[in-house]
Amino acid sequence: PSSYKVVVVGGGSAGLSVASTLAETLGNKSVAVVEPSDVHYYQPLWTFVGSGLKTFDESKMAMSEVMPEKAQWIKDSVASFNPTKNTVVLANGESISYDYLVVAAGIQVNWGKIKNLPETLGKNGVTSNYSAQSVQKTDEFIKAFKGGNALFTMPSTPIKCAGAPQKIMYLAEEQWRKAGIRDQTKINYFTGLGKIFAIDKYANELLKICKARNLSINYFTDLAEIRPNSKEAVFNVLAGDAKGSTVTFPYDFLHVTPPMGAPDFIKASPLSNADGWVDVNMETLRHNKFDNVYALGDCSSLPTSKTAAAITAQSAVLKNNLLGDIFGDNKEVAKYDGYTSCPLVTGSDKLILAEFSGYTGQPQETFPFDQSKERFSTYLLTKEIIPEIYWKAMVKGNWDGPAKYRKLFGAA
Ligand code: FAD
Ligand code: UQ1
Repeated sequence: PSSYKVVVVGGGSAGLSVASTLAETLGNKSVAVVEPSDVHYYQPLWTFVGSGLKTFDESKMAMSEVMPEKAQWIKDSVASFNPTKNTVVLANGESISYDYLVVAAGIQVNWGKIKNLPETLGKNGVTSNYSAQSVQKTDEFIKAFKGGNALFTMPSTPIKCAGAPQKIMYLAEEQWRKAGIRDQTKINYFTGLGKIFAIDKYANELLKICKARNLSINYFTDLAEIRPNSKEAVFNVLAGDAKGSTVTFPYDFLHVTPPMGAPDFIKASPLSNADGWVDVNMETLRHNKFDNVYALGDCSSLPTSKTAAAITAQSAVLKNNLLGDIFGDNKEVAKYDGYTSCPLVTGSDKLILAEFSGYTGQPQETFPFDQSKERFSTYLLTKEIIPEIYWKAMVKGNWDGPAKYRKLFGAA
């Protein structure tokens, strides 16, 4: 059986940002990346792709091009973990052993949990930015829309990028306004949660925007079923007097954010906590039971909101602590503070740049101005500069996030 110093599970945003540095530091073929996909996606661009502001091609790269040169790419998926034996088993049945394991397999999108979603997605006005297969349909359906009922949904489960379900609503509303069909259009946002955004500083501004732009918000309503023949969406009511009942809404356009959760193969493994996530210490990113195992990104138990931006800070902490283990050089233990960010695009020239700690609930803004106000500068940063940083630095292991700029600018 093959054996590696470090095995990294997943070649997404988290896996590559860690594997690149480790492969560079530990040398040729010491690090293996297990990743089944031929393509690596920069998913944050999908909000822009779904509204026609970027092309789909700009969001993708051949996996062979982003895979670190000195890492061994194992093109298969992990089927199960044996952390007591320091091995993982691949889908093809082969076992691989490691000294250290990094789990970065992302979140699982549970399309099948919405009745009729798998078969209706991409057809007759039903779409989602959460899949490479349907994100371009969002742009197509927004542009083909002739007025009527437009619905945007957000589930009650944890998801990646909690702002994305509403960003696409703002971008669609702007297009319909410019097309002159806004007064024939009713826009409804349905969220399974009781707030539009977790952090009040940003939620308050978003609520003002929804009010000014006549976007109706429905709380504690969780999409359960799509009826394609009658073009209706059925929601479970999760709270209030009508709790336990359902409400049905007609749609002409429906953007779905499906429920998500821990990947099944992690849930079924000894690595998971009660909710199925890889059970790691929230500061050190080390596994709570198996000392030679780490995790980061969307599949981890880290109690902050799941974004690529959060991974910039997590990967720096993880690499510091794992390399400290390997070289035993008493390097100071690094601690993750819960940093995350959500660039809330509110139009084709403006954005609210939420940056905060999911651990304290306090804003952690980079720039010396109030980032809760819509701005063109942060829009340009997100649309043009951060993607460059991603491809040129983050996937190569050279971007630790904006923390040092925050200190430089002297912001809180
Ligand atoms: P991923 O990048 O999803 O990578 C997981 C990898 O693991 C994949 O390559 C997959 O093939 C692989 N894998 C899965 N199962 C296995 C297995 N069994 N064995 C081996 N490999 C496996 N974040 C932001 O910071 N800002 C944004 O503006 C933003 N907007 C977003 C908008 C949308 C529409 C979406 C969908 C996401 C957005 N995100 C945003 C979130 C961001 O894309 C994710 O948080 C980030 O990609 C998570 O990285 P990850 O490595 O944990 O998971
Ligand atoms: C970021 O570093 C990052 O990763 C490359 C993102 O992912 C898409 C982000 O969305 C954001 C906001 C950041 C933070 C970077 C700056 C300069 C504020």
